[in-house]
Amino acid sequence: MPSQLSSEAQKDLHKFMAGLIERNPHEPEFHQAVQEVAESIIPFTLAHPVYRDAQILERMTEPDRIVIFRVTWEDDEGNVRVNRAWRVQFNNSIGPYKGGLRFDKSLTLSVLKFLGFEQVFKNSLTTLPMGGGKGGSNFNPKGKSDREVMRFCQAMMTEMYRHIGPETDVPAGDIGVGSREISFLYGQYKRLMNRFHSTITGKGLSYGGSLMRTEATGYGCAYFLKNMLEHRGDGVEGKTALVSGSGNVAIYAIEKLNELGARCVTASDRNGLLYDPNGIQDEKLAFLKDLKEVRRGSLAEYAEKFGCEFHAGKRPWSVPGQLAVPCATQNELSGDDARTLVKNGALAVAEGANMPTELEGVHVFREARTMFAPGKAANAGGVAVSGLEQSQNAQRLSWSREEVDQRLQKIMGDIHEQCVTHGEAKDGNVRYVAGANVAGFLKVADAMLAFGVI
Ligand code: NDP
Ligand code: 2IT
Repeated sequence: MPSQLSSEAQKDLHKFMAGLIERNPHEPEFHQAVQEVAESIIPFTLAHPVYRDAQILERMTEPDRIVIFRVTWEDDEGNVRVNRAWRVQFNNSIGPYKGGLRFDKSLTLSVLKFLGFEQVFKNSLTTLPMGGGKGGSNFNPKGKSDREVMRFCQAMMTEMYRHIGPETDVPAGDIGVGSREISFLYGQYKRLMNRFHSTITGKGLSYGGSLMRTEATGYGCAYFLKNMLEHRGDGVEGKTALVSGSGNVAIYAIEKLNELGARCVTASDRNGLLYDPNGIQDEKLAFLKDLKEVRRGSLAEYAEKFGCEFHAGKRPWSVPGQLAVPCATQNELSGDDARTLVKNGALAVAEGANMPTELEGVHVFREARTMFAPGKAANAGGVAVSGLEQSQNAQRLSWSREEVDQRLQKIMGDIHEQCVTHGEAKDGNVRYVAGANVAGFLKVADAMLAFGVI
């Protein structure tokens, strides 16, 4: 329990969380995401009772609806395979549901509810008209052939198409769902609907995708980190950065951080940690992209080729560095990892992934006054450019790379500004978690208030 809360806020928080846990048993990730938000929002609603009286937080923690369905498909040997899929339509108060699809063998409803809940706040912060949702399947794309992935995506869309649409719900990618999967999903949607709708984002450039959507989450995270440091009169240049993950978000975070003058010395995958003290850059970054985006291989291959260290089962957080950028998955940075980072002099943490830091770690960074940007602020660049993809589709035109980049930088700057407005303490310390939560909450809450009791 955070110690800086008043006793009234502590009591309310405890009661609220006890009710939420009782209503949503066995969903630890969802409890964690809600607790992190409630720690900021309950004190805020105590000071602004209009939101409390209208039970806005209670309503916002109950998804509008969840669709659960079976996906049956055939593998290359002709075996019948059965998976489960979900679409969590969390809140559409400020725009159609919007959020990614995740394919991961360990995916659960708890994970999707945490992701959908976070997405509501994140999408609100982007300043674009997007509600929040998330979906996916326990399908494991690892080791599957392209044709198996195609058959799975077609079977999944054959059910999902009736629940989505440009004015209803607009999915995109996430872990395990990249350009290959989006193309198969969109192809089947188009076939079933006989419509060329902007119902999925992250599309290929030849059929309605936006320039820079691929890079947007990682680039946006680097821009946010730059804003954080500049707000303190510092900069990214010359700093050592620890990045985790080696997928879409991590690769483009590394690329932009390199451009801004940082040295990224780590990456990770499910097998372990890559440590390259000279920095992952130039032909080494090109190799990493090919290894992970095209060949879907292991980082151990990079270590072997370039003669650096690979530590099986390890994460980057004990390597000394000033910037930490977790870009793999939830709960990959523990309380102890946070203490190690603080001890080693970390200045700033920007979450490229969704909820990579355990709640204890969030509290450690707050106590140590380490700048800490939660994913809903720092990784919003991806969904923001998804929103820009929808705008381009609606106008039937494509903006240049420079135009999208300018807009992305502006949006990340605006999100930073909102965090400062709602999170800056009297001593100038910016509490990004509280700032992002309150700013994200307000826009959605005001819309819900205006709609009356629904
Ligand atoms: P990818 O599938 O492209 O990459 C995921 C990376 O994380 C891979 O390197 C993968 O390892 C690693 N990883 C996944 N699960 C685990 C695990 N359980 N333990 C250790 N490593 C793991 O996904 P993205 O890069 O798209 O997503 C990464 C994070 O960013 C997620 O939290 C996602 O929700 C978030 N995010 C993504 C956005 C997007 O636009 N794609 C937007 C905003 C947030 P391996 O290579 O071995 O599979
Ligand atoms: O977590 C996220 O913001 C995403 N996976 C991107 C969602 C989107 O709709 O682009």
